[in-house]
Amino acid sequence: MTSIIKLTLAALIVFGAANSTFAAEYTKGQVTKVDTKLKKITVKHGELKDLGMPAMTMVFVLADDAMLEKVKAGKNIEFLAERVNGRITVTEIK
Ligand SMILES: [Cu+2]
Repeated sequence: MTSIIKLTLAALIVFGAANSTFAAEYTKGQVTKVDTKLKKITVKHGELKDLGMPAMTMVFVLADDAMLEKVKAGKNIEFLAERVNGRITVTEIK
């Protein structure tokens, strides 16, 4: 019984790891500024392959207000960005 649970957990962990590796490529960046009012952050980011963007410092819109709690000026993050309604938006933060 317990070995079945262990196997299931192991399978879930492997699947989860594979899933995050292949489904999305996180980009590393450093938050340089947080605008809590406009829900925007400035990030010095690495190359964003999906958006065809080289490394630079720029402003991103946050997809979710809860992300404001994950960011702070000076903090290093790994994130996903997408173009949403024409605005480059952070859709996930690790
Ligand atoms: Cu950029």
